[in-house]
Amino acid sequence: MSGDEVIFNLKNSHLNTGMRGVPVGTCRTSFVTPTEGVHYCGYPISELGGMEPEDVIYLLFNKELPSEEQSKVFKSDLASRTALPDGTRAVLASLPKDGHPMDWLSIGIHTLGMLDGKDDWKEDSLNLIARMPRLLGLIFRYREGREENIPEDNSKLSLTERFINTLQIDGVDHDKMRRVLNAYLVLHLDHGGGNLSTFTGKAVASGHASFYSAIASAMNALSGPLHGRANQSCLEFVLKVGTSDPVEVENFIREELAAKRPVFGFGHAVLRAEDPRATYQFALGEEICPDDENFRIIRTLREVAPRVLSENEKISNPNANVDIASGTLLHHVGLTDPEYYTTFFGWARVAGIGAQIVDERTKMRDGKGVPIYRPKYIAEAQSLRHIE
Ligand code: CMX
Repeated sequence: MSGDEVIFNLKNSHLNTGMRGVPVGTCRTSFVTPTEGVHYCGYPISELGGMEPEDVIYLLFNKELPSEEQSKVFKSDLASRTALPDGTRAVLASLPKDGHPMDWLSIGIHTLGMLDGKDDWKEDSLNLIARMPRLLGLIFRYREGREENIPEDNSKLSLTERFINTLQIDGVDHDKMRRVLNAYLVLHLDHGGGNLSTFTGKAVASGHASFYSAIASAMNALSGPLHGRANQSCLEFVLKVGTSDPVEVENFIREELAAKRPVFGFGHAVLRAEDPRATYQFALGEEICPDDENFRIIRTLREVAPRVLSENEKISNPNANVDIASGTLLHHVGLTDPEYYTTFFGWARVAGIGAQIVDERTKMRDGKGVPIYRPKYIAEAQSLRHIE
């Protein structure tokens, strides 16, 4: 390395960190604090967990919770937007069945944009929110080869009921499934502005790509194992633990740590207490599935893991995060294939990222919108090599 290169590296050693902690914009929908976790428009998530997703989506778009009347009007507005454009199913029928569900979701969203984009940020965002349950239900069915006899969509149902109606799994408790999905959606709607998928969606929208292109890009960002796919990994981890005996669980955790593998469902980049989204889901689990074997395992993990992880001073937060319980609850209500779990995360984030895109494109800078994203990269010696 030349002397110039050494100086260059020293001067810029704070770069190439994934923009960690660099302020780049403002967010009108949500923020995260170390003790209370995510807040939507000022409300801590612990106060919103039991609400209907439609009302919390209204909050993200309008910055206030709806009155009873406003809630009714918003739900009937969504109901008027539910019809998927003709041609959607033909595209789904052509996709490879072994493709990852997140790739299906991204293509599905692009398809809706190509077939019925309105070139209007707000209209497109509300249309997509209204169409997500049917799209996602169809993705499950087409991917699983269950393309025949799909029940008609029923716009009178709630968002989660429309998904359940399309999915049509027999032998499961639909009311429990609705409760778990409602909680899942509300808890995962939004998480500040700088997480990878939200940032990606807003960056793509800043070049005035369509709303659908921006959201499909956000879904691609979410699909990575370091981002949205953690909830899939977390259930896989719980299944691997395989016992709820505290001594065996402790031994298992110690073995994972010794092998330098993460203890999934614990730790957080910002939170320094148990994530209230985990607390909420534990309470829901105690109500609907206290004897489920996987729930017993995560209950023991919650008791044992923070103590063991605390022994390592480097770990800033040994407590449970949002992913500890979501997979277990989804599994309990009949959604047993963890490969699909990130699509539920994506479903929720369509609304949260959508609200942030609408803000950035139509409210920021007195309605002019945030300019096209263009952070600065510093040229390294290699890129200057042929310049005299
Ligand atoms: N298991 C094992 N090691 C852990 C750990 C855990 N649960 N939590 C933190 N650590 C380690 C980190 O890997 C890091 O090690 P290095 O210094 O060797 O790189 C060290 O402890 C310090 O980490 P930190 O500052 O406490 O946390 P980070 O911001 O670096 O990482 C997170 C946060 C979530 C990636 C990490 O806690 C982790 O890997 N958890 C397990 C995976 C998981 O549950 N992911 C879902 C996250 C859900 C969410 O973000 O909401």
